[in-house]
Amino acid sequence: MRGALVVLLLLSGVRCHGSVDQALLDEIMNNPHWSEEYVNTCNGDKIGGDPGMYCHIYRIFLYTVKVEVRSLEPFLIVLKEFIPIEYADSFLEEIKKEELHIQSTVDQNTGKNAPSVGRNANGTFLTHHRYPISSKIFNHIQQRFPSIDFRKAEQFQVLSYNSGGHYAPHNDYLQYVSEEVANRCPWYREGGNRLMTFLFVMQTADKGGGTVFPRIATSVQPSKGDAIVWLNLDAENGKLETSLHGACPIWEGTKTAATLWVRVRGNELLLPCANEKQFDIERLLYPSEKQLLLKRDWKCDNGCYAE
Ligand SMILES: O=C(O)CCC(=O)C(=O)O
Repeated sequence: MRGALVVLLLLSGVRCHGSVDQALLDEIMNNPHWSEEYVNTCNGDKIGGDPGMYCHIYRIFLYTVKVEVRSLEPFLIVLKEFIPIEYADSFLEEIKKEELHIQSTVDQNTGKNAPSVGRNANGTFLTHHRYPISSKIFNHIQQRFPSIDFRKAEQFQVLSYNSGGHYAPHNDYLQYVSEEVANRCPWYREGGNRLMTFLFVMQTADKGGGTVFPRIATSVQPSKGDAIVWLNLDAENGKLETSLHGACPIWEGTKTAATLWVRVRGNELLLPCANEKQFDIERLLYPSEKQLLLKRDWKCDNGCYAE
């Protein structure tokens, strides 16, 4: 079965992106955090979810935002061309000054930090205003989402993946044994759980490196400057397990992304009412209908803004 999958991947790889390095593929296939299903879903840009993808453009103040809605349950959108290319380039230039560390995890047996098996990436955290460009990007985001309170947002997490890099599917919400235990931690008490993830793609890999959402058979193959945004909590502030996601293996080149986690405190009004099951996109994107100068909706199969 595994052999068949490898052949299939190689064949489709040849068709879509050229061949995939066999050693890297073997490494991923032997990684206990990955599965055939996950790797398969990674292969190409996949549209799953309900009701399927549709797109629109909205204008807020003088800014235009292109939105691909990938799924409403869980809420998942792609903001096309969100970060200007020159911003992404200066960001990449600035982070050369940072030491990006190999991401580690706490070994359950020894209690010591050990290289993570579920993630092969280098990374660091960056305060929003660490550099003029990170500040500019942070303001850029806030201006386009005035309905979101970013005051409790975490620092940018910068992740850089080289060939063989990946981040196996996981959830971003914080897990504690109970809300009571969680609230003993000041960091949690002040911000609450991670409501939303904004993932800004500053550099794309030459081959591989999308973001996969296996529970909804979706994978996003972003372009430089795109942002992927999803919700990690449900209507009752509970953990949204369908938000499971991961960084697909990088077969060639380097991918660099910056993550921004928006915490729930201050954003409770964005959550759907308990009797509504879906997140209300209007509440997020159109704080006032008057600000909506242009809205176009259409169903699409192959990417909405492709040339
Ligand atoms: O780089 C990606 O595509 C995913 C990153 C991610 O999963 C995370 O930062 O939680």
